[in-house]
Amino acid sequence: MNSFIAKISMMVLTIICFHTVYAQKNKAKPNVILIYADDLGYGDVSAYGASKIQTPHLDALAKSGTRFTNAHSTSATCTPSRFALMTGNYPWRQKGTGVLPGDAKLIVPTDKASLPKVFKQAGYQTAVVGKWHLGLGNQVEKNWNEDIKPGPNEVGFDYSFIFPATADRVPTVFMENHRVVGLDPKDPIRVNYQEKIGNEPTGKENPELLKMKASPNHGHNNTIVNGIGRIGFMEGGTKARWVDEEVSTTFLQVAQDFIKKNKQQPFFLFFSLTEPHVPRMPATFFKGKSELGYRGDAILQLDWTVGQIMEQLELLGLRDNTIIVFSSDNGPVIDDGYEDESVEKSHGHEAAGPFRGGKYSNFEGGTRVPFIVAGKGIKKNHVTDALYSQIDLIASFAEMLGQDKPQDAKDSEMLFSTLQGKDKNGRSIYVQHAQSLAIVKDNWKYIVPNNGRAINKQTNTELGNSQVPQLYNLAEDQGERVNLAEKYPEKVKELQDLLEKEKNK
Ligand code: NG6
Ligand code: CA
Repeated sequence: MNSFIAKISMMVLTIICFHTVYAQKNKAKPNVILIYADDLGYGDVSAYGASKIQTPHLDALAKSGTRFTNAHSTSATCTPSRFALMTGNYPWRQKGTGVLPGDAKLIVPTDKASLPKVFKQAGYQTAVVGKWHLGLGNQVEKNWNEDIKPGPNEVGFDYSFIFPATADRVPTVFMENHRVVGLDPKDPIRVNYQEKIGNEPTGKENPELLKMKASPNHGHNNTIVNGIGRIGFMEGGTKARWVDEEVSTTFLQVAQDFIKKNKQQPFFLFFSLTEPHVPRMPATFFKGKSELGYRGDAILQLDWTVGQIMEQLELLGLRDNTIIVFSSDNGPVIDDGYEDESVEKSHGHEAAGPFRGGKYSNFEGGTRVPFIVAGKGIKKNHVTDALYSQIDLIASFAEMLGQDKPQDAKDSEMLFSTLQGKDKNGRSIYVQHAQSLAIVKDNWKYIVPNNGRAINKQTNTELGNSQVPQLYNLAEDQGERVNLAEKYPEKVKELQDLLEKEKNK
């Protein structure tokens, strides 16, 4: 009898011990969810001062954590920013990292460090859900009806559910791991970015079939899918094609499934939203909900999505053991190629907040984006002016996990305490990338001269190009209005030299 009791006690003890060790192990490894918006501007969030639109869920997130006022994507467009986020390398060091077509090959190396690999190495389950835009496969010519490799699963994601490029580029399909979702072998997909293939209507030839017109002179007039002209031509895959109104909720559902499935173990989720990138075609429920046209409606949908994730974490009891990072891949643009009334209905909304320019621009509007961190170990109800770049996430999380800095992540800095809102300083210098390179140190910003046009008339963006050197004092002039280059030539020289040093690193 005694030995029976002893045995039972031992078993109970073992179970308790196992649970404690297990819990402790997981305690040191908070889940991480990186929610990454597409083209959301600094001024698009009410926590960042937007008054024409309210984003209650993002505001609540900011309140529960740390809101950064000086955090950046590396670049003013999507692919390069995402390349940096994944690899910890400045995209301008490498050719072929500009905005990619939908049939591009994978540009993230499979044999080097990556953000998801940092987590994988620590025993996390990793997933990407949403927009990818970093290419797929080894070459442009590929068979979309077979497994396509390498892709997200080969650069460190255990699970992927993505669309290949942008919402305005073909193929307009989801891919789960290596395969197009919902593919019918009798209706194979073909994709071409050089010339029209198949007999399907295009925006150019059949504008009467469009439910949303392309803006004049922008493109977006190739194959029509769901009443919207796209960039690039596709045929087939009729049943696999997404319906734009369902894209966001599809991604949300998949993200929530992943979270639920992994609630007992550490996970890293890269939740890559498509809002408010064009074509803005939010779920019908959100249409007309903002006063700013579909762009505003898409932002409300994005905000709601963040709220859904937070609610789920709460319900699963994961809120306290999860770090949530929210940001955007580049600054905002109002007219990016479709007549969606975002210009007419902008009502003075300043999507880039107090900053000049926006998506595509050398000015701050190009890369200074909303950046909110909350959850486990993050300072609450806090605002920080520390300089932080998304390129630092890979080294910062390696630091959190007790790893060395990934050697390949050359430009990434271990700044976990900055990420937590604890260290006030962050980076000391930062290279910005759009039309030109720019470098920032101690709030002085130097933009390399170039011959590009000053304004992109189509998108109505001040690109920040100039044939003369530009120097701004961001501490006094965050709107980059007064060029001080002639007044402070020694400052220009200092920053030029620093930039050269960075380039040759
Ligand atoms: C541009 C598209 C724009 C958008 C952008 C990429 C035209 C005229 N414009 O070429 O609509 O798709 O590429 O955006 O085609 S990003 O956020 O993915 O970088
Ligand atoms: Ca983008």
